[in-house]
Amino acid sequence: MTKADQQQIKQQLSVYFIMGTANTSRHPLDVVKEAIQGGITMFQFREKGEGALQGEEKKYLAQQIQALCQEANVPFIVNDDVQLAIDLDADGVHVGQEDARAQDVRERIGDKILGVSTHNLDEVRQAVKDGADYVGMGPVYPTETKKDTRSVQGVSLINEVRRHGLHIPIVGIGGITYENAAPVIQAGADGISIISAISQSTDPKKAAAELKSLVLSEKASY
Ligand code: 3NM
Repeated sequence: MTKADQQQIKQQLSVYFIMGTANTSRHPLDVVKEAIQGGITMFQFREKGEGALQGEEKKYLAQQIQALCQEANVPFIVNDDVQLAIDLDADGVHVGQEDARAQDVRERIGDKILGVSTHNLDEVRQAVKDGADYVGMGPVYPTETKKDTRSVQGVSLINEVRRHGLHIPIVGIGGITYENAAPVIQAGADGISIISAISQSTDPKKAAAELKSLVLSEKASY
């Protein structure tokens, strides 16, 4: 990956909104539309948890959200489901440590964006070797949204990775809100991944816009 590409990914990670039908009581398309209006910089389709859509229904929703993202020039990333990402020609795939091996995913998706969830320095180094474009690190704070997370780690891994001189783009995840987002960027992350602080907000457009202005001003100050 060239340096210019890495800079672009770092910008796109700034406010990385993740959502599926389980994360809202509203129509998911309306929430995504408003989040895009608020200025999210990347979107991940994560159709997991209670009542998650399957098969054609899942694909249809993904296609509709992808169209919204394309119109707004927001990269559309698919969580875990590599085949769906390929079928839709999505912009990328995000995998966890329990999902498909990152190296195999890289081979299947060519130069699409590849994100990998990591929980320690070894996993970060392995993700870099496997060809990840960015790594997710979490949970930074306690979260109600995902039940099977690792233990809360604050910003320690983000700090550690930067201390070791690794430049891979990083996004923090887990329990991030407007009130606690700043330390994540100050520790060296390029952005924040958010589910509930946008999807459960009464005003997703405003929530996204406020998070974006906070992240961009933190990034500009160092
Ligand atoms: N992954 P919210 S935490 C999807 O730690 C996910 O890897 C996590 O949702 C991890 O912004 C998480 O509502 C949920 O806390 C994030």
